[in-house]
Amino acid sequence: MKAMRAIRAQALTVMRAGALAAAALLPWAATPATAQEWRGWNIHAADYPNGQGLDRFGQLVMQRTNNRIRMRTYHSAQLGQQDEAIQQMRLGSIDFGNFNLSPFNNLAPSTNVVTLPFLFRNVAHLHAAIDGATGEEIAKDLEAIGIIALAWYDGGARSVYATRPIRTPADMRGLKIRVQTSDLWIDLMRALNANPTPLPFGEVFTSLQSGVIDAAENNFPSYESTRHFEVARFYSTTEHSNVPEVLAVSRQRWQRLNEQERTILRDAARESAALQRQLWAERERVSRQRVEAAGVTVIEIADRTPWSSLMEPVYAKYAATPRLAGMVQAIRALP
Ligand code: GTR
Repeated sequence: MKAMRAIRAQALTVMRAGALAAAALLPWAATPATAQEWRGWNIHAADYPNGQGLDRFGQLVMQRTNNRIRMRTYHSAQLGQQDEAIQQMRLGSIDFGNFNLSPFNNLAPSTNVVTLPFLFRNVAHLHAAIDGATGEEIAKDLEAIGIIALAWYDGGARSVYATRPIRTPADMRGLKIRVQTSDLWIDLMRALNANPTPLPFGEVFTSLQSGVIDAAENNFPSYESTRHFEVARFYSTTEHSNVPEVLAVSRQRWQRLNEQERTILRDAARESAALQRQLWAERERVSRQRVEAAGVTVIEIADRTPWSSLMEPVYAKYAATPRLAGMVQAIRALP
């Protein structure tokens, strides 16, 4: 009898060990009954630094919650364009995602500050601001509209690209240029006497091709990955904005998490941002190489003073309140 029990116990142990091993190999095999399914939004392809960052975030959360929270990122704007995705995050029908901060400009005032032209001296300066007090202010404004900011991704330096060479601000006159949905962006382009048109990211290629627009502006990785470089052959390194991006969760979901889960998500988000930033720096270099190899003319803007000196009205309008003006001042004062 005793021997039988011992054999049965042994068999159970072996079976349990087998099940555990299988669970380690197949995370879904260990899905607890109360598992939550989270849907994530990404505008870019899965292999883009942001896509890889989001996937890392999802994997870490799944592992550390023992599959209680299962995350799946829908890449390449499968869940819609950015403005719609933001609305869905607010309503809770998308659970997490990575967003540029400019599409929040009309909704969350402090996001305007980090969109402002020629504000950051370099990437280290941007990180000092966004990982510190500036990021905290922005997180407050985002929370008020239903978005919980967990970490900040790099968005790179945005520059103008066009179907004709742009060398000076005078070349911008009358240029039909695509901008993100943001009043700041419209005024920024108007300050350069250009003709801004807000359009979703996904419509830029065909709009350039058909002549609806002559130009757009973005970092090298976006210019390259979307193949906009095939239809707008001149990239001018104006580097007029370094607006960063957020890795965020819908407040609807966040409110239902306990403290331990929140810590897991925050840590995973920070780790995913570290990965994205590392991949980003490399991708900026590679994307530039790729477009140059494809015959794009990169026009180096050596002196940006003629550009930045026209930006006074944008600062006057979008850093007008004491709070926002104070944020600009604090950023400028950072070492
Ligand atoms: C990219 C950014 C996207 C989107 C896009 C755009 O650099 O990563 O989230 O904002 O620019 O211009 O619409």
